[in-house]
Amino acid sequence: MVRKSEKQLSQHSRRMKKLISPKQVARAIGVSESTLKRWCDRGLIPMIKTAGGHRRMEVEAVVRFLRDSGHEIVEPELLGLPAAAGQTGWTLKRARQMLVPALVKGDESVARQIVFDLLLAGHSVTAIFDDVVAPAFHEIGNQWDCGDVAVYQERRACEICMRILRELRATVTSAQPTHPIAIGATLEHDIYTLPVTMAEVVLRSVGWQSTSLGTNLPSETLIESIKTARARLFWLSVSFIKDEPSFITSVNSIFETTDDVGCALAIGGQAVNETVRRKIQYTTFCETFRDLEMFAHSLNRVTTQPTPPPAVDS
Ligand code: B12
Repeated sequence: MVRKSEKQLSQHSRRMKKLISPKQVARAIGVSESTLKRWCDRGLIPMIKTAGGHRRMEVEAVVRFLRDSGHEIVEPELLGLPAAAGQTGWTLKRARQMLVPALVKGDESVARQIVFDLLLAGHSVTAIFDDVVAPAFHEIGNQWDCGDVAVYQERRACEICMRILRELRATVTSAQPTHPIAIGATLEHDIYTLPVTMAEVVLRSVGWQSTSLGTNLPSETLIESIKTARARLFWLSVSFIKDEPSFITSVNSIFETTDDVGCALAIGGQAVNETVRRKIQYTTFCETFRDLEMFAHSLNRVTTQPTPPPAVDS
């Protein structure tokens, strides 16, 4: 069993992690409390003790356990998950096909269920975003372009998705205070909230302390944030470019700052075409969130590798 100290515990409550009792967890996954206790003793699900001496578990740790073990979930509501979560074996393709009508019709509970089922079935948030949610929004964009989807339906779909992203953010976070920091944003005139938030969730899921600063931010304030955040990675999400020359100037001044402070600049987004790419400086360009995840891993590997011993003169 992993017990946490008082200090760690207060750090936890500060981060407002959702804690539940072993009894609730046992009911949610349909096992006896003694079975659950055995799993905890074997370290399969970490347990913590509150200041008052009560045993509690983090919802995200339970979800991780369910994902890794493939264990069934009987009463998902007890973990704060959608009512039917974990009970449908979606494939990524079928999920994508079902997500589009759910989002267009504003059927939030179905949309949530699809996403959380995929997560519980062991798909990473990165795969869910790249292979299901982003293509679903591309389809919604095409339908909007053809006049088949009204503007209000598209906006509502974004709102639903943002609420799901916030839930995922709380569920998948595996970062600790010692883990590397990443910050990200979109530049002025770019008001696309989904991709910038997805990048934040992806990085959190692989152990980064990532924070999205939001959308529509002038480069000067982003530069200020990079100078103070001590971040190892800055991600710039680019879905809309209003004025190309000023966009290029902004990105290049951001790169100068990241380069100065030893922070990597990762750029991604559908508005960055080949011509723009040739005119801007960055550390890496990501076509997908998988690219971002891989880049984040490579950064971590570089900095956690032991320093090689000094060369010995022969
Ligand atoms: C939702 C939406 C909006 C919403 C956004 C609301 C919000 N809260 O975010 C609003 C209403 C604001 C909007 C406005 C407009 N939109 Co719009 N919009 C969309 C839509 C349907 C979805 C965008 C989205 O979030 N997709 C989901 C993301 C995750 O997908 P993605 O960007 O492709 O991301 C993938 C990769 O690019 C990469 N990636 C993306 N970002 C990042 C970031 C990082 C760091 C990394 C690593 C990777 C990465 O990974 C992702 C997954 O593989 C798209 C359709 C589409 N094709 O996407 C149209 C679309 C982008 N919009 C379009 C248009 C025309 C507009 C407007 C100009 C309409 C108008 N006349 O006002 C305005 C521009 C507003 C502005 N100033 O920015 C067109 C753009 C056409 C073009 N190429 O020029 C599209 C393609 C629709 C269409 N089919 O015509 N839009």
